[in-house]
Amino acid sequence: MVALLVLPVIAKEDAPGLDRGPLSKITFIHYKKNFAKPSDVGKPKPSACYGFLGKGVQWKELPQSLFVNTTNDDGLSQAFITGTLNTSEETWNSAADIQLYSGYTVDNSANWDDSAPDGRNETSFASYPNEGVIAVTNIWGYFGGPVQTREIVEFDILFNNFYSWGDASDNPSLMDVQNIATHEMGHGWGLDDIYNTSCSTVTMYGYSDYGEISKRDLDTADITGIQSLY
Ligand SMILES: [Ca+2]
Ligand SMILES: [Ca+2]
Ligand SMILES: [Zn+2]
Repeated sequence: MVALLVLPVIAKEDAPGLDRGPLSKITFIHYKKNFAKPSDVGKPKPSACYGFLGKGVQWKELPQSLFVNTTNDDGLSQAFITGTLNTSEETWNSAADIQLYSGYTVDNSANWDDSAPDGRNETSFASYPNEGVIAVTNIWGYFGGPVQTREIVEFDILFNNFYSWGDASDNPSLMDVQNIATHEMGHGWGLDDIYNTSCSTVTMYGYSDYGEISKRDLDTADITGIQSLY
């Protein structure tokens, strides 16, 4: 599910004479299967198994890095979390034609910015007040002005502490970190959720469940999507 918030922030103009509009936020909420139905926000259903945040909505400053808060209440080691998140980022990085991702820094002050961006792409585990929500990603940027002024400038990912996280290939009763992280990072690079059930095997499919690992690697549609952007 996607929600758009427009903040009253003064626009910075990169393209002289073109008003890129205000800094805005898009929120992607990743639901557990059977928990909530996505609301159609007036967009036509894509026939392909990939989609974008909007025309021209992509990163212009690359590569990007990640700040990782490894604090968690599932006993997961720092090495497991950073190794897993790094693998998820490299999955997209290796599919794109240009370098998207430059590496991570462990910083246990990294958090999920919801009211204003702080210039860092961050991941953290935190409680989210809806148990049907597995993860939430905020994408910050300029989305509404002329296409050449549009740009993603930051993404923050929250993994909901309500779930027991880990490696679901070892234990299918867990929510798989790599599976969900790869999906959320796809939003970070500019890809939309896909809700067409005939596309349920793609990484950007909008629902997940315990034990799922099918989003860890990219399907052909996901690769087509990321290569269309980069
Ligand atoms: Ca922050
Ligand atoms: Ca941030
Ligand atoms: Zn999603």
